[in-house]
Amino acid sequence: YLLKDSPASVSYLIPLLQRLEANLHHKAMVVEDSATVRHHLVNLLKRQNLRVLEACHGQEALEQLELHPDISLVITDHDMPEKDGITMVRDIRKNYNRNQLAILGLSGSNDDAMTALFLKAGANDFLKKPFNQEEFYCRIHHILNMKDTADKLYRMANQDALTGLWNRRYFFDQNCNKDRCEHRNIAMLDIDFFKKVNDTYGHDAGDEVLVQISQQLQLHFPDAIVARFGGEEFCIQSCRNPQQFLLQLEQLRQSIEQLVITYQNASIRVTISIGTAGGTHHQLSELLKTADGYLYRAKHNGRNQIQV
Ligand code: GH3
Ligand code: MG
Ligand code: MG
Ligand code: MG
Ligand code: MG
Repeated sequence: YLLKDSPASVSYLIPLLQRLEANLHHKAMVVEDSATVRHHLVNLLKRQNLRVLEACHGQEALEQLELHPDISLVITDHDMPEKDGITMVRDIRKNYNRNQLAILGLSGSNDDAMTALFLKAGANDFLKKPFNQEEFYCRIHHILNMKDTADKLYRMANQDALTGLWNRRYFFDQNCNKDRCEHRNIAMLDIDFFKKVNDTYGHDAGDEVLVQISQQLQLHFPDAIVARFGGEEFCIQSCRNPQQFLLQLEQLRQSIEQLVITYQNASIRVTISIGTAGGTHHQLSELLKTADGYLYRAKHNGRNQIQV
């Protein structure tokens, strides 16, 4: 595929090779009721370095997706028992955005509305069966490139570049999902005397402290939204019950107190101050304000502590 029809120029091959390399990290799923066609599609995709799962109809595909939420490409037929392709695409798009998953619709139907129906349901592209193999590969490459670009943009917009934590924008966006949890806990955290770390060991050492503190946050709160709000200030949003949440925070505080961060020849130790708030029907801004008040109190009460 790479060499056939390609101009002699090597630069033409580079994006194709990059695509094949990137495909190693992608998992695809073929949804097709005809076993013959399904096996053919699976073989085509495997030749593109993709790992491939299979489903015989839309319902089975949705179940596979629950088990493998990291599937990033779905190739689907339309006419299938249990659930047709277009309905399935609509269902998939309720939970998976275009930065997470790309979809190619396929159909042998003579209905000329098929393309538009697939695209409106949320497919990235459509191809009529029987298809030309080169065209199939071109379309797969194209929609995967688009998916990867969308994913990169999403991360750039929502993640903190230094620590990899979520940023403030993401933190507030998640608040739109108000029904995500009954009782919401908020914690505001701030590193104590962080300016002194920079002044003593340099800015790069300070950055390393931020990275390692962030790792501790992710380790202790795997099911919460952990964000870097500003310089050395972090915020956690959790749906755990308040007692569990407090216990997690206390364990975090102790881990950080005991953590020795080595940077070049320096051994650096820091502590954090924490303020919390929680409630059932409270606005996020209200909770943040309360938590911030308690953080202020923790600072003034001697730092390295949680105020509730
Ligand atoms: P307190 O215990 O009252 O919080 O004191 P503090 O020194 O931690 O607080 P202050 O707000 O005075 O200082 C925060 C410092 O964080 C100042 C700023 O230079 C530093 N900072 C902010 N962002 C970064 C960053 O990305 N990297 C590094 N290395 N330092 C940062
Ligand atoms: Mg079919
Ligand atoms: Mg966002
Ligand atoms: Mg500070
Ligand atoms: Mg601060």
